[in-house]
Amino acid sequence: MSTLQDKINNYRQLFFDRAAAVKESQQVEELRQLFLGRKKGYLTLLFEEFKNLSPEEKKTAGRVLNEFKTEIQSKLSELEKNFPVSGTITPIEDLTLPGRQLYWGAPHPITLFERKIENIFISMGFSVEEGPEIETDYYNFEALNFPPDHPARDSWDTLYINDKLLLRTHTSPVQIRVMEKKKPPLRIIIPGRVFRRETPDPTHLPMFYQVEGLVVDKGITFAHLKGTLEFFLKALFGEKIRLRFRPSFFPFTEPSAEVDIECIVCRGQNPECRVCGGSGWKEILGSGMVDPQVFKNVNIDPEIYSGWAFGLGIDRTAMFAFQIPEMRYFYENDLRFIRQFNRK
Ligand code: FA5
Repeated sequence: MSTLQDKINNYRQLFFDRAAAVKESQQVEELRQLFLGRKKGYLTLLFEEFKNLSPEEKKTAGRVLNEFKTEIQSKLSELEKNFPVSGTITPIEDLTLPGRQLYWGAPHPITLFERKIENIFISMGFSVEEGPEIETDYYNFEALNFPPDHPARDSWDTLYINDKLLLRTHTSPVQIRVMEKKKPPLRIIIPGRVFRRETPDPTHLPMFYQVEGLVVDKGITFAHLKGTLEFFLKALFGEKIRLRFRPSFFPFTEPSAEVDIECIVCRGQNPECRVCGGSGWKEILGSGMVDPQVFKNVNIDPEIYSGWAFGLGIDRTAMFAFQIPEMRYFYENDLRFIRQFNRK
């Protein structure tokens, strides 16, 4: 060890003498090669010697060698700053080559569409809320009036993390989280990712986006729900869009309705359409008047307040808006597809 220490002392002396004599960038590079050169650099050789030391000796020697290396490196970078390489053109800069094409990032079509939806609701005075993607059974189901083991839970094929935690199957749990914290009047939308154990097909994905809407105030009726959703969907698809409200069931709304829009892919003309199954209609959202039990779960008095809510599938609606016959295209990451949505 003492010989190694002696060698380091000698090399340190040599290094700093040579460093003090540097006058141009070329000499900095020579000094670097002399000490840090891959095969014969002095420091490289010292590290070779280090390998033969006993484990006991290695402890101190390792520290000393690394300190010396840091000293060398910091002095060399100081010298590089003082003696910069002059601005000559290096061979890799071939000025005859064509320019490199740069690719700019751009928002994903689903993000663009989500923003469009948000802007329509913001223009109507709604604000935007968010909630967690990993949820408890309480928020995803129980507080929304799904008793344990109730068959209504079967419509949501749920991915459980453990007995208590799950990946949220819809954005509705955020209704509860918001109503626990804020009191009416409420006018909010909640966009976000949701998860279900589903086999992908043209209109179903295991991970997709929803946007929830919730309005709570005194004197809110089903007419407000219908009027707002019609206004929204016409702003999104244009005045001529045909839609229909169809009675439905959700444990957290009463009465409930689903909204279908006409199948933009076949317009009811193809009995074998893979999107609408030939019916000419496709469901895009569920909605209804907030069930009084849900209000009781968050300590809002249903005798004073009423409200409506909806949950819309963003991907499925985007598919119609962009006239794409297949929702899976959104997630295949094929740039030829994705880029089409960002043309100015
Ligand atoms: C719900 O998720 C309810 N939470 C909606 C709701 C909210 C009702 C508030 C009442 C009040 P549903 O499972 O029907 O409902 O899903 C809502 C929408 O999400 C569907 O209309 C559809 O557009 C979309 N969706 C459902 N499953 C999928 C899927 N696997 N892939 C893509 N989109 C889907």
